[in-house]
Amino acid sequence: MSNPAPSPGVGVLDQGTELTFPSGFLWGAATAAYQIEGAATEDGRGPSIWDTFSHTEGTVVAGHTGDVACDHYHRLASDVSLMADLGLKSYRFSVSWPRVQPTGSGPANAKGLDFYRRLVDDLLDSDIEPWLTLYHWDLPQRLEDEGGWPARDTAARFADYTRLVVDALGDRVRHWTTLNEPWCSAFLGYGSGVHAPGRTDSAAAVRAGHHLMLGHGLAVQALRAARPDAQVGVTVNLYPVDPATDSPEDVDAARRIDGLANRFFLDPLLRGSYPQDVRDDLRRICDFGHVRDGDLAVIATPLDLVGINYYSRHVVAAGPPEPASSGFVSGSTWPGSEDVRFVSRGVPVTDMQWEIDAPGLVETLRRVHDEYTDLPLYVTENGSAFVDTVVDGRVDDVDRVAYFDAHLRAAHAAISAGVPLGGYFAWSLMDNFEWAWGFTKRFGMIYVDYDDDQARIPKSSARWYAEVIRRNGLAAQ
Ligand code: IFM
Repeated sequence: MSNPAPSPGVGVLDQGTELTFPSGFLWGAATAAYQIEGAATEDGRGPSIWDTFSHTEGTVVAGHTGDVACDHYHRLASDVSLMADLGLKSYRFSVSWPRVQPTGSGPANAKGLDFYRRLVDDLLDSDIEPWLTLYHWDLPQRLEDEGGWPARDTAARFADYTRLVVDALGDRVRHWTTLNEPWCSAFLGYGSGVHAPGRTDSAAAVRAGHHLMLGHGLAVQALRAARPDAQVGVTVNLYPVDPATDSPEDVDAARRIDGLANRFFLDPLLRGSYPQDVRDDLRRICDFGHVRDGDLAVIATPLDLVGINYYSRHVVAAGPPEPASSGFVSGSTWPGSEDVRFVSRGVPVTDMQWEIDAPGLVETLRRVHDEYTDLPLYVTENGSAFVDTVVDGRVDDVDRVAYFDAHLRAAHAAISAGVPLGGYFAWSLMDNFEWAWGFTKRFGMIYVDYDDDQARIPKSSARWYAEVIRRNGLAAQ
């Protein structure tokens, strides 16, 4: 299948006194299974690498785990009602692989699929388009025991799992993304070890990245075979990468980090090849012998859309890195490019200490459109953690509103510049388990009171976003 032209409406703006988005623009919010569902051992769910990892001492702040998380598994109906109150047009969620296939192979767990059937039905009943992500980091533990993503067979297992999900939900779910942020799965999971499964082996990280993309390609083919009408894509997390100065050393440091963060994934997925300079940078770590004939053609199986998660920009310089900001990092996040320093520019940051850089979203979207593809793009995540406080039953998260506002203006600017942007998903619908940071970082538009029966309190940002959706845009500044 060749890349289709952008859907009607995508990229066509109604210019007026308001910043109006194209008609049909998909306004959404996103979550992920392990971050919100809880019910970790219920109804036949098997353990994932995140269950094992979070139950290992010293991996997650304060020993938090996703055992209960936001208890979404038991609050599905009321959570969908909250989405309807917001006026969401779409909800991006992920399916927990070990809930559907407890050991990562074999038949489906019917009760696990039933949960997602109920979710999808409730969404459709509320006129909310389900947007399904197949893999948001919760690999069944058994597959990790058998080698995990560095092992080639995991890609084939992922395609089998995809078949189970599409057979159950393909009649009702139109939009599918295969992987969420394969960079994190590969380089945080197997390189730095800050994410599950916590391995610190640079060569394994490179192999994991390849097999994740191979699994993606096989999953796209499985989806196409089952549902030729499905809209299929992948979600990558991208960053503009700037050199701190124009010295040749800093410029080269930026090239290398851009290579690992962005081009290691974009080039195989959208061009069917690895960038030669990235292969050269990685040569002393890995000879790419794991890449077999035909793999890259599978990886580059044509898509219908590309999902982009955007949070911040990297500014880098040559030289020894600062000590890691998280005490948990022991391996390398940037295999072969460890001699790079991440420079802070002194601009405002979120509670993750990520610099706030809305123009970077325009740059990122334009780059993907200009250099890689005419496909419709979707911002599948964008958002910010801030310290939220409940005062008189309300959470007035003005910083988060400002963050969303600036990034939506950037999204609008990208559309004006010709980017076929089809939608925007705020991260996140609700506060949740922020991986190695546990519940200490809050990204939600809905506050979750973990200590008071999981009470949900829509923050000011939720009301603000509902108004953006209602008017399909923002007031001009
Ligand atoms: O919470 C994560 C999400 O799971 C993946 N993208 C980034 C978010 C914020 O760190």
